[in-house]
Formats: sequence, structure tokens, C-alpha cells
Amino acid sequence: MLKVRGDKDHVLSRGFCCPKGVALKAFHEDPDRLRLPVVKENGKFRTVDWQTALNCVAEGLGRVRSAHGNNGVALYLGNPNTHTMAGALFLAPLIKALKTRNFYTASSVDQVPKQAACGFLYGSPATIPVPDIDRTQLFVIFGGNPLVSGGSLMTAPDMRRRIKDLQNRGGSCIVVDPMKTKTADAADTHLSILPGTDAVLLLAIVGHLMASGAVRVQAYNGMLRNMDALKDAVAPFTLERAARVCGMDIEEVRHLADQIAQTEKTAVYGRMGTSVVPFGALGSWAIEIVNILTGNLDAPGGTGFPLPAHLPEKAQSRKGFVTGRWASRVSGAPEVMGELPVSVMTEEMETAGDGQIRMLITVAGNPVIAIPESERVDKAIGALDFQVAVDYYINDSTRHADVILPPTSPLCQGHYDFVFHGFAVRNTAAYSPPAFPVPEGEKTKWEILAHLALIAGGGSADAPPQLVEQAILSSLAGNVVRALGEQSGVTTDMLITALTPPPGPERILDFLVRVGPYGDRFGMTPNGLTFEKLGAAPHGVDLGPLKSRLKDVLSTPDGCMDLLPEIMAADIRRLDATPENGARADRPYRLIGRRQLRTNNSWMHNLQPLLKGSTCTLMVHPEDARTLNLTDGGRAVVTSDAGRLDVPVAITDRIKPGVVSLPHGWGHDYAGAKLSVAETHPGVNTNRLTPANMDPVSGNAVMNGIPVAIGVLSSAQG
Ligand SMILES: Nc1nc2c(c(=O)[nH]1)N[C@H]1C(S)=C(S)[C@@H](COP(=O)(O)OP(=O)(O)OC[C@H]3O[C@@H](n4cnc5c(=O)[nH]c(N)nc54)[C@H](O)[C@@H]3O)O[C@H]1N2
Ligand SMILES: Nc1nc2c(c(=O)[nH]1)N[C@H]1C(S)=C(S)[C@@H](COP(=O)(O)OP(=O)(O)OC[C@H]3O[C@@H](n4cnc5c(=O)[nH]c(N)nc54)[C@H](O)[C@@H]3O)O[C@H]1N2
Ligand SMILES: [Mo]
Repeated sequence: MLKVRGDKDHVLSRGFCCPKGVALKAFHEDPDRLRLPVVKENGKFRTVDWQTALNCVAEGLGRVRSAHGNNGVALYLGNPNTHTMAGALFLAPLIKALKTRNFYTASSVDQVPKQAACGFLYGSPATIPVPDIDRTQLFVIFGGNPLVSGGSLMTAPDMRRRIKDLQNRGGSCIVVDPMKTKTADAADTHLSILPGTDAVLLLAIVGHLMASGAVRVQAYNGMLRNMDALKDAVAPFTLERAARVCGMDIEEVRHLADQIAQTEKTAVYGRMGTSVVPFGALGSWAIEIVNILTGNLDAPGGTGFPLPAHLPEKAQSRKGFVTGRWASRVSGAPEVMGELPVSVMTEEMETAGDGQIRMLITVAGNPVIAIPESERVDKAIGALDFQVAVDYYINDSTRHADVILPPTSPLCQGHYDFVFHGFAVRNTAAYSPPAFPVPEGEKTKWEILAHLALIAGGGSADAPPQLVEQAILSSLAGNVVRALGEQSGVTTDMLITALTPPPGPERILDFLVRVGPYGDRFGMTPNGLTFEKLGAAPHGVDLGPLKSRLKDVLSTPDGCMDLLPEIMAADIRRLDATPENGARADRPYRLIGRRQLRTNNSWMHNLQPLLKGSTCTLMVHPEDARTLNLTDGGRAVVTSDAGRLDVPVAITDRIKPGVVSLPHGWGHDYAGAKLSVAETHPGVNTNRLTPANMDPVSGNAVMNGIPVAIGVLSSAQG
């Protein structure tokens, strides 16, 4: 009998297990989960064999490409790709083979602002420091709820214990959030802030540090540029101004700034709340600047750069980071990290002309629920000529597909989390082998992605997926052989034949780990790490605390950190020119989102054990409820510039007055989906209310602080 539980000997989790982990059993057994591909015929899905499905993909892709060119095909990658080996290793060949500018991912409804900020500062958008939570004395969280989310861009299972440990060693935790979250309950201080205003507060803190002589940057001697320019640029942002704009008390603001200035080991961290807002990149930038000015970047107890087992120790290039190398066709939004912002995907589908999107491939994504202006997204996807989805369900988005290719259950695929290890608060490595063999007739995700890459590259629909795996390995091994030089006598074949796992992601992992910072370097470092050693350590391998690595990771062309590049200076001016009280008379409330422990974005709502305790309600402060005449459990109508929703109300003093909150990921009431559990508790899709606005620096969607009006649903309307 299948049972899922935590591993108390695990090097990172120490037995902590999220309810969603436990629900893997329900997911594995879910009768609605597709096991075999389906194709749509006369509006109905029919189960087919893989060859038929892949032929159908090849035919549809060929048809759309010959009529509309490569840019007629859009690719949208969703969040779960980040947490599969196949997603980490086998998407790159597909992206390359599609040769389309219409490339979108869930990053632009999530963390692109932080990546852009780190890209400009450190040279690469993948170089993101994490809080050294286990050694810090002051942990300041802006807009994150790690007790519920598990920590994001900060892998730190069991946050409750880690915060307790911090308090037990005399340190403290401060949460800045419009909502008194579970994390705020565990913290020492909760500071309630108006949504979308963090950048003002953070720039004021930067100014305060610089004015009060609290700058401690000796560790970065010769590595900082534009210190004086930064001081001038932030001068207009006083603590008093921050208090007014952020809806906070001046004493609270001053105390926060002083604590950051005076506590030696401080880690300032920001997540979704500081990201999906109009100044997301600037706020994320300012967080890095605060950590630099206090000398906490790359310092024990501050923030540090993890060194996972699969990545090289030193930055591989000094090219630096640029954005806007091309722009979207309709509204000229800038390319960031090779992607266009999802907020423009819909208009690229709707607007006729050369380069219009006529086909969509989604891999582990649910854009109908996840991205702004859901109504429009749904219509635009429904009107395409062809859609392919790599997904487990016929859901809100994939119901429009012509072909759905389902990977086998995650329990039948091995797992090493490239992303989680890359952002872990302690260096560790862990591999979980498949719990079960792949059932007859099913395919793993890497095989599916490899087939798609082959088809997109002009190959035949029955070409073996191993070809792609070999190409990836040959290219990786080729780099090593070139670096060693011809005289070494080492060949790519020698390296590849030395790998122990069978062809697939595990074999590539073996390669990466062996040439990685802890690796055995194919025997040159005999006790070094290999895939075999990982496999023999079911609780994971501990590789020690974060180490100082700034000089190794900086990949800016001059090896310096520019404290004020022009793109940020311009954004500071944009912020300075923004009216202080931006509230609109017709939309006086500000809508934010929230995550719930027992859900994961949109796709775990079909699992009965997780539905308990997850409710899709509009949280309203008691004062606002009185003004609006709303009752607890009653209904409200929420109107934004994008749409209107009718939602049940939950009255709570945990939320800041003037702010209301609705969780995202719900709204499973689209006809044609096959989600027999989720459709019994559909909830509402909050992104029907989200206009397609962006942070201009990063292209990230604005999903928090949306201006809304709220009314009581009259019986006539109901
Ligand atoms: N249980 C669960 N865990 C998850 C997920 C899930 O759906 N469920 N999703 C995963 C994913 S994809 C991600 S990206 C991470 C996200 O991880 P987190 O960022 O830690 O999670 P959120 O709940 O989005 O936290 C955002 C917080 O910001 C606050 N906030 C909103 N607007 C503002 C603002 O303008 N300023 C400030 N300071 N705060 C604001 C919200 O009230 C909320 O508490 O979680 C991951 N983990
Ligand atoms: N208003 C508002 N909107 C938000 C957010 C918010 O806070 N507020 N959060 C945003 C964030 S942070 C994110 S990351 C996005 C998420 O946006 P998406 O990634 O587009 O949506 P998910 O809900 O994660 O849907 C994942 C899909 O992948 C499928 N799936 C799951 N695992 C796998 C797998 O291993 N392989 C394959 N092929 N398919 C799989 C599921 O069935 C589902 O269809 O939503 C964003 N949308
Ligand atoms: Mo996310």
C-alpha cells in the first residue's frame, strides 16, 4: 500500500513534510489524471497511442508554421517545470528548436523582477542570494509567507522551527505585509503596509542607512560603483514620506530602519508581495542594496549564494545582463531573459498581422487561471488554430487543446530538484529514485519533451528521444574536453561511457555532479560526489553552510556591482513622480492575493484530501465591512478595470483596512474540463479581475494592489 511521509533523517527537511507532499498519493491515484495521450476529434477527447498523438503534433505544428512562420507558434511554460528533472534539462532543446519570439513562462507572473534586479547587479539573473536564516540575528521578510508557501527562492523546510531557533538565539523576525499571515504570527513584529508601496519604504531605508553613517561596505572594496549617485537618487525618499505612502506609523518605520542599520547580522528578503507590483524590479533591487550597504551580502548571517552540486563553482561568462534585445510585436514590451511578458501573450494572439500567435504549446502551465485578464486569455486560446499541452489533466486551459501528452506519475520518475538546491539556505544534494516502475504504455516527461524537441527541429515523430539526451551530453562533455585541451587525451566518449545511469535525466545529472564543485571529476578527486553516491544516500548529502562566494559569482563585465544603473535611476524618477495617494475614487480598495497551505497554484484542487480547509473567500477588514454593509459569509461584488466577480466574504481584522484579499488558482467552472473533484468547489478565478499591467523594467505582471470597487450583491443581481 502506498503511503507518503516525511524523512526525519533528511539533511534539509529533517522530517518536515508539507500536506501537498502527503497528497502525492491522491495525485498518483487520481482517476481524472491522464495516463495516455488524448486528441480532440469533433470537439471530444479520444484516448490514442503515443505514435498517433505525436503524428498529430507534427502535422499541426507543420501546418501552422508553413502558414504563419515560427513566431506563429507560442510556447508557455508553467511553474511545475521548475521542479522536475525533465523540466530543468529537456526544455532548452525544445525552446531552441521552436525558434519563436513568442516564448512565455510563469516567471513573468512571479519572480522576474528579482531576477532582473540580480541580473543588473551581479551579472546574471540566476545569481540570486538567499537569506542565511540559520545564522542571522534579524530576518526581515517583505511580502513573503514562508510558513505557508514553504519559502520561495529560499529553500528552507520547516520555517516555523527556523524562526523559533532564531528567537532562541536572541534574534528577531519582522514581517512587512498588508496581511497578518501565519509567518507574521510566528515573527516578533508585523508591520502592515499598503500594497504596492514597498519600493518607497525600501528606498527610504537605503537613504537612512546612507545618511546615518550605517554603511559598512569594506568587504566589497573596489567592487562598488555609483555610491554617490545612489545617495542623491534616494534623497527624495524620506522615512516620513515612506510612512505616509505606505500607510504606516512613522515610529514603526524609523524603528525598522534603525534595527536594520544597527543589527550586525541582518538578512532582508522579499518575495511575491514585492514582486508582482508596479515597481517590482525597483523594490527587489532596493532589497539587494540594503543588504549590500549593511555589509550583509555574502556574509554569514546575511544573505549568500548557495553552491549546489550541479553547478560550476565560478561564473562561466562576463557578458553581464541586458534586457530589451527585442520587443513584443503589439505593444513593444521588452524581452527579459529571452522571454516576453505573459501579460502581452493575449494581445499577441488577438491582434492580426505578421507574427500573430496561431498555435500554443503549454508545458505544465495553466494560463487560463494563472495570468492576467483570464476572460480574454480563455477566449484567445479557444480561438487558436492548434494547441498542444503537456499536462496531467484536462483542465481550465488544456480543455482547449487538440492534443494532450501526459507524463507518467511523478512517483514513477526520479527527482533531484535543480531549483530548490540552487536556492537552499544550506548546501545539500538529494536524489529520490522512482518509487514505482513506469506502467506499461506510459511515458516519462523527459521522453515527451525530447519527442517535441525532435519534431520542432524537423525530425520525425518516431525519432527516439535518446537522440536529444545524447546531444545534451555531447555538448556538456564537449565543453569539458575543450577546457582540458587536446593534449589531455580526454574525449567526450570517454566521459560519457564513464557515466553509470541509463540514458535519461539521471545520466545528465551524473555528469553535472561529477564535474561540479564537489564532484569526483571522473576519478581525479576520488572521494568526490557521483550520482551513485547520491543514490546511496537516501536522506541526502550535506555539503555545509553557505560560503562566501561573491568574487566567484559576479559576472558583470567589469567585475563590479553598479549601485545605480540608468534603468534603475529612471525607475526611481518614475516612482518619485507617482502621486503619493494613488487611490482612485471609483476603485477605492486594493486587492491582493494569498496562498493557502493546502493548495498549489491551480492544480491541486482535484485532490480531495487537500480541499479541506481551503476556501476561496474575499477577506475584508471589519471596519470596511461595516462601511460596505457586508456580512461574514455573505456575498460581495468586486469590480476592477478588467472584470467583475461575485464572491463570499470572510471578515477578519488580519487584513489592513482598505485592502481586500482573494486567493489565486481557483475558478474551475469552465465547461469541458475533467476535474470531477475541483468542479464541486470551483471558487472564483481572481485573475478575471487582474488587468494586464506590467512593471516596465521587468515586464512582470501587476497582481497585487489592484484598484477595485466593492458592493453588496443585491438579491436582484443574485
Ligand atoms: N501552499 C502553497 N505553497 C506554495 C504555493 C501555493 O500555491 N501554495 N505556490 C508556490 C509558488 S509558485 C510561489 S511563487 C511561492 C510564493 O511564496 P510567497 O511569496 O512566500 O507566498 P505568498 O503567499 O504569495 O506571499 C506573498 C505575501 O505578500 C503579501 N503582499 C501582497 N501584496 C503585498 C505588497 O504590496 N507588499 C508586501 N510587503 N506584501 C504584500 C501577501 O499578503 C502575502 O502574504 O509559493 C510556493 N509555495
Ligand atoms: N492573481 C495571482 N495570480 C497568480 C499568482 C498570484 O499570486 N496571484 N501567482 C503566480 C505564480 S507565482 C505562479 S508560479 C503561476 C503558476 O502558473 P502556472 O504554472 O501556469 O499554473 P499552475 O497552477 O502551476 O498549473 C500547472 C499545470 O501543470 C500541470 N502539471 C503539474 N505537474 C506537472 C508536471 O510535472 N508535468 C507536466 N507536464 N504538467 C504538470 C498541472 O496539471 C497544471 O495544469 O501563477 C501565477 N498567478
Ligand atoms: Mo510561483
